[in-house]
Amino acid sequence: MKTPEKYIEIVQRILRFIEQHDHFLLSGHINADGDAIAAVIATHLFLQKLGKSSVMIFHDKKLDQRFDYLEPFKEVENFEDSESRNHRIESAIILDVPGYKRLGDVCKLLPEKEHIVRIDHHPQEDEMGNLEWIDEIASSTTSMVYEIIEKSGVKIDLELAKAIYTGIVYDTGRFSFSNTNARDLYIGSRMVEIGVNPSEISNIIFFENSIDALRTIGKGLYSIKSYLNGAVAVIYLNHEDMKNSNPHEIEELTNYSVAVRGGKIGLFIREVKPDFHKISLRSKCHVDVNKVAKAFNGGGHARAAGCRIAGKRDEVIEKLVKEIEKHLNHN
Ligand SMILES: [Mn+2]
Repeated sequence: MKTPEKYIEIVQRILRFIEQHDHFLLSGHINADGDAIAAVIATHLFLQKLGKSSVMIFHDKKLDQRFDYLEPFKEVENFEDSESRNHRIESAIILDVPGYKRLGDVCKLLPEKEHIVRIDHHPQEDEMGNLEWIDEIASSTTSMVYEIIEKSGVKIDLELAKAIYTGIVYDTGRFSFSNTNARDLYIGSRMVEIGVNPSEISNIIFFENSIDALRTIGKGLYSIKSYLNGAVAVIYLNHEDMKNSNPHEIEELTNYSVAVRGGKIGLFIREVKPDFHKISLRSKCHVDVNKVAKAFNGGGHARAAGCRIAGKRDEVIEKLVKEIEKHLNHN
């Protein structure tokens, strides 16, 4: 399967940019997920193969440790530690980040716009570099990074294949979300040919939870309630429920919120601090949950987004349901 025609020009421009620089800052969005981490690591490994060097820096103090099976994970720095190291940054490749707000403190390290490339698949917020490849149709930023690597002719070894597979399997929900396309399955298959073990990676990312986390998932499932005649389902965990579990281990509840028969939109609401809620939104209808999240200063994609809202449980749910109702009635 050849590189899709529409990608060739931009991919070549990015390869030329890489050729013209030697040292890169690589970063992804705040609260880095499997795609942001994998896209950064895959790019880092790729640059190494080209004889270039790069430093990987994220805003987050602590990254999601599930991804530590990717070899270069231990080299990833957080912004605070990186400050004391005084990195000399001449150029940057920013991955899976739609705008400055989502890059956090790493913004302070950015070079001039002409030395920034950005690769992303979110609806855009800011123009951050002179060279930007934005493809909202792409399932993941990591799949876009794959296209660049593929075009460069660099040989993909097992370490690199693991990173590429990870980003795609994460952002497509194990090749099942509505963003999954033929290209993803093709790339996944190639990575398996190179030696990636799909069940091993899925087990690490999705099926290794503590007993406490699984019990919390049970609590969350038991809390499910529906609104607007079943169109919206809400899963709710209070601050007390959240205390015992690693937040990454209960993420799956977001997918359950939209798994109700006849349901259109799912919300997973957790009280991360007293009277302060983090909300994940999923849609399987025409409603663009990125727009719903935007109403509360959040964002994401049309089918998956997030936001944070202060307030008591009932007010938060009411505000969200009201906002969704507007979008539901608006075809
Ligand atoms: Mn992504």
